[in-house]
Amino acid sequence: MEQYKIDEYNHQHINDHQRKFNFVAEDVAKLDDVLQKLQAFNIAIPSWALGTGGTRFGRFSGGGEPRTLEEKISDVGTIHALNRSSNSISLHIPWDIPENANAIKAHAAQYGLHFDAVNSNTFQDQKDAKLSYKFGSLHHTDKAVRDQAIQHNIDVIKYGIELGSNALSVWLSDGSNFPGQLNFRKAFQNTLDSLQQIYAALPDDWKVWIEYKPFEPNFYSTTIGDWGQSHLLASKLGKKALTLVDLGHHLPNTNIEQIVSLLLMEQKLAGFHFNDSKYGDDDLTVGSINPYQLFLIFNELVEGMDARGLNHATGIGWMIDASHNVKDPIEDLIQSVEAIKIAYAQALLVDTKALVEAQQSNDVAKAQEILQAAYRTDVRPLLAEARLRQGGALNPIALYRQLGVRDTLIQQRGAKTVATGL
Ligand code: RM4
Ligand code: MN
Ligand code: MN
Repeated sequence: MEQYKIDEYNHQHINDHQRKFNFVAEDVAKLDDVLQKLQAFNIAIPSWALGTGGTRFGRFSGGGEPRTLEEKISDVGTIHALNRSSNSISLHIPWDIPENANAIKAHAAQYGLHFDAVNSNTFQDQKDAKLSYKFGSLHHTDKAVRDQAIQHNIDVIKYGIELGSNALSVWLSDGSNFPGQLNFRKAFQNTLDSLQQIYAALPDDWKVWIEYKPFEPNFYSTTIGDWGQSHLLASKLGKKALTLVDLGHHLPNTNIEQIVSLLLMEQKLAGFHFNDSKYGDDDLTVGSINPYQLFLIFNELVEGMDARGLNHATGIGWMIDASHNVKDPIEDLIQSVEAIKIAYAQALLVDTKALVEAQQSNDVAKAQEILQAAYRTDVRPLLAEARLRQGGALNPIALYRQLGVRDTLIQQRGAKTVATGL
């Protein structure tokens, strides 16, 4: 993605942008502060989201999918060049094993990218593995299976160290499908014991992020099923263990913003896997179903991070975890990043002083007015301005289409390539 193409595009659309920007900017208090925060805010792209996702009913491969880790990195490079908001990549191992870490790091650095959290995978059997995870991994009844899964996590930490990452993200599918199958207490204790051994292998400046999920692939119980169970493990493990919130991992109508607020208060919020959903772990584009919920979450995040004096961009982990069944993954990821930053920008616009006063005096209607005034502001020109100042495109998807990037990828990689992932 040559810079001059982006500049040329921006030049053609600058007047239109300026008009829209001036209109909204006029009413934004602390405009420079908001723009600076937007410029600093990046969201990591998962290496497993650059191919077409499938469901258990099938997978309809899109054209030009990345065949190698290098090609995945170059796709993230394209996204970052266009939006200047996706400067890191999160690897899932063994879907993406960095055979030569130095070369991979150098390749990523060419695009201005670094490596975010590394993700272990003990929810699938790996080829050449001696033992099966059919009945779980870190919680397994058989110590030999647990040991194999522990070793895998330690190996993932080693890959992460080579890449300059500093967090291990653990999601377990461990659970049970039928009542009576499992002793809950023993399963929890085995998980804790296994995590303690992984924790012991963490470098001093590393963190382990413990993700929870209520169901799927197990449909009766999941051993780390909700934030309480994750938090219990994280607090028993110690300071380096935190709870990761994946937006799709809650039962319908859960008040996620309240969970986030309390985890942040307790210094136990690791960060996010962003996606959106209507029913379960749908992994849809962020902001496509319930953008108001996303705004309410960001409102708690901004308030809670400010209360603790945390840097918004680096205080916790920001990552997308979505799957694209029918859209071009690159376009979908650009949409997700945009939706996240829109919610963040809206949260930055909340009149916090007035909100505190309304809360203090129990002025419920006023409190709602304040939140919704921020939510109903069209902040897209602010995002575009932040991108422009960093050399990104005023409209990333429009330029991506205009340049025919996907067609070029199909020509280079073929129409029938299949990326590793789910
Ligand atoms: C899980 C969970 C994990 C992700 C896998 C692919 O549902 O969200 O974070 O690594 O899917
Ligand atoms: Mn996730
Ligand atoms: Mn998920």
